[in-house]
Amino acid sequence: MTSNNRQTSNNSNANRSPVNGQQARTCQFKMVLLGESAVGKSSLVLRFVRGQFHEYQESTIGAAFLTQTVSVDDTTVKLELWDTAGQERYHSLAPMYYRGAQAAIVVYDITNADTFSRAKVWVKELQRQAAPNIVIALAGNKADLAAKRQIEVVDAQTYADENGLIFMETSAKTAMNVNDIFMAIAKKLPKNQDSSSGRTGNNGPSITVDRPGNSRATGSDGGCCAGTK
Ligand SMILES: Nc1nc2c(ncn2[C@@H]2O[C@H](COP(=O)(O)OP(=O)(O)OP(=O)(O)O)[C@@H](O)[C@H]2O)c(=O)[nH]1
Ligand SMILES: [Mg+2]
Repeated sequence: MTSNNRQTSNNSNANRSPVNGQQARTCQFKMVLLGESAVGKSSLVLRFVRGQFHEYQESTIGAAFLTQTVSVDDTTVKLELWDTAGQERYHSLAPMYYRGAQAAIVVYDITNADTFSRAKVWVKELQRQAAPNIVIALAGNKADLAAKRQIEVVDAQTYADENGLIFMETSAKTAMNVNDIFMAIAKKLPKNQDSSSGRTGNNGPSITVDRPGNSRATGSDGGCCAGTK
C-alpha cells in the first residue's frame, strides 16, 4: 500500500469489444490471496501474471494489487488480484481485502505444517465472514521441495474435499500448476449474471500497489459479466 499508481483505462466500450465480429462477454472478479508469511503468495501471483520467479522475493507490506486477464470459453475474465501480507501484524487488515471478493486462494507451504494449520484458520474465517458463494482454492505451494514435505497430498486433498475447496499443489518456482489453479477458479466463477459494474481496464497484465477501497470489483453476490454475444 505504498503508492496509488494503478494502471487502468476507463474505456467504457471495453466490455463490448468485438471479437471476430461478435460482442465478447467480459467478466471481472476480485480475488484475494491469503496465507502465512513466506508461503509464496506473491511468488504465485508473479508467476501467474509475469511468468517470473525471484529466489529472494521481498515480504509484502500491506498488500499488492495486480491484474491478469484470461479467456474462459467465450468469456474474457479479468481477475483483480489482492496479494495480502502474511506477517502477523497485517492480519487485522485481511477483511478489507476479502470483503466483496468472489474468489480466494489460501496458500500453505508443503514443507511447513504450521502454515497448513494457518491455512485452515483462513478457510474457516472466509467461510464465516466472506461472501457465501466465494470460490475458495487451497494451494500447497513449494511442491518442488517435496523431499522436505510435512503435509501429505492425501491429507490436504481430504481436507479440501470436506470443505468444498479446489485443491492443487503448486510451485511458483517451477510454475507447476500455477496457471492451472487460477484457471480452475476462473472456470468456476459465475459468468452468466449481468451487472452494471463490469468495468474492464487494459487487457495486459499490470502490477501496481493500491488500497483495497480503490478496487472497483463487483459486490459479493456473484457474477459480474457485462456484454454478451
Ligand atoms: N522452492 C520454492 N521457493 C518458493 C516458492 N514460492 C516462493 N518461494 C520462496 O519463498 C519465499 C517467500 O515467498 P513470497 O512469495 O515472498 O511469500 P509470501 O507468502 O508472499 O510472503 P509475505 O509477503 O511475507 O506474506 C521467497 O524466498 C520465494 O522465493 C516455490 O514454489 N518453491
Ligand atoms: Mg508476499
